[in-house]
Amino acid sequence: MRRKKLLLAAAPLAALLPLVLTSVTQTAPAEATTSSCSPVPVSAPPGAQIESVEAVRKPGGTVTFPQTPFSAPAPITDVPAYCEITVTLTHGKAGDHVKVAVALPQTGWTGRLQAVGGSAYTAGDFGAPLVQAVKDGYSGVTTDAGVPLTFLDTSWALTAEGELNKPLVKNFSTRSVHEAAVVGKDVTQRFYQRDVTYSYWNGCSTGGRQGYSEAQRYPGDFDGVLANAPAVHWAEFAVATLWPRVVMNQDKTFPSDCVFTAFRQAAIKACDGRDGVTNGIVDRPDECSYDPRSLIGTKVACEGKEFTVTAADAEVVRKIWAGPTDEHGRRLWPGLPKGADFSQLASPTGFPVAVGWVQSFVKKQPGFDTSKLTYRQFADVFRQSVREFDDVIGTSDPDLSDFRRAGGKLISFVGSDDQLIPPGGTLQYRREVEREMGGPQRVNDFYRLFFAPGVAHCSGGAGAAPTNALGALVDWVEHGKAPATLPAANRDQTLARDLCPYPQVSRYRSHGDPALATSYRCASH
Ligand SMILES: [Ca+2]
Repeated sequence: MRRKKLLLAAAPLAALLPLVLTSVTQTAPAEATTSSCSPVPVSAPPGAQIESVEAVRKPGGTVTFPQTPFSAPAPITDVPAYCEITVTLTHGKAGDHVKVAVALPQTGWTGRLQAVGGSAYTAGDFGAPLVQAVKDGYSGVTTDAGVPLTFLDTSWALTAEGELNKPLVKNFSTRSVHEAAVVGKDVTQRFYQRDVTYSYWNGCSTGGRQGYSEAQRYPGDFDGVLANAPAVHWAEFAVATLWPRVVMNQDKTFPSDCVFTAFRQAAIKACDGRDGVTNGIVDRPDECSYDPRSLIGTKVACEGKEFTVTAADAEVVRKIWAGPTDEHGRRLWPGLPKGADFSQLASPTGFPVAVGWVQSFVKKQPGFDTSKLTYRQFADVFRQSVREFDDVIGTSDPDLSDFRRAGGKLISFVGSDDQLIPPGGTLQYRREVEREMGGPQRVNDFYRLFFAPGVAHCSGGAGAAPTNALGALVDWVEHGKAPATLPAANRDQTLARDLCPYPQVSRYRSHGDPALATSYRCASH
């Protein structure tokens, strides 16, 4: 075991700086400054042991990031110098090595902590989100859960003997984000010699699921949880998103990308005006009754070829939009929303998150050929996934009463055109919480869900996505100011909208520029 010599962070609070965090409307706690960057003593969370603690001084300034499969983070400028303390944990016989990184600004710490989540099969993000947290005056925290930072690799889920690697699965599912919260607070306190004033979770996709996991299982970890496009009901979602390929393979019909796009555009065109404004966005795809059979016989020009839409194409699209069903035709899970891009879930090899889930976790055969799954076998896999993994990674417990009692606040937004995680899963979870906890008004006292028309997975698309949801969460937690709406904009700032808390929707006022937020109001339905 390697363990570096530990040194106490000797520098006391050196200066109080004026508030620079412009995204929060009211005064934050006084800021802290320290010039030291050395390993600190760390208390191991229960059941874990500390393997090492390392400290690296980071110069800040303009920070750039390598390309990832999911995003190309823009450089972040004017980052203060910071100290990154990396704690490696293990869990007895598990023999795992879990890294927790804590990034501590050497000037301008506001007393807040922000833990950032991961994507797909990566548990955390040691890049842009951590640096952004530092720039915004937080101590930033993230963890790798002891699994590779490779997004789609699931080989870690199985041992050399081909059995489920339960400690790693537990790390990835629930344990590591909790331990990162505990270690992050401990390291921050020791570094600045001052307690964390407020702690926040910030994640999308897998990071969204992790935020809900914290609210469900460790309600005292965070004062505020921002958990967007969350992969809740993971055991269902991670099989359901294989459905488009199962349909194509079983029906032996493989519409080209252009044909899929033609269906998507036809649905948007048919249902666009239903929300009161023709703007290329369908506010409620679930209420869009566009029938894909109406495109049969249409010619679609594409990359120098011409396709004629067939009845079989329309049937594939109908099944993808309707969502997976069991062998008796009963609906298993929501489908791809009308208006969302098909190309990920209907890709030639299938959605990789779903393929990896079925191969490594459910079937426990890395070479399992998902392209051969019959409808009946698909339903069996779906049921097995729920049976075996709902308690492990389902993140589907609707009882948030401990989180509410602890004073926690939870904000989520989901895009109506989410092309990776059908938003119906989050809406179902929200309805389950409402049933469990006294209806939408009582739930809105601590948990607000915002539906973003025209927005794709986590960001992008034709619609307006929240511009400062974290700032809204901070205002709610620290000043009791519940967000009546979330201001949102598209990427090029040509479209603005104030998103409304579910079950309200933003509704066009019938007059005014549809690109302006003031042209909409929140309506009950
Ligand atoms: Ca519209």
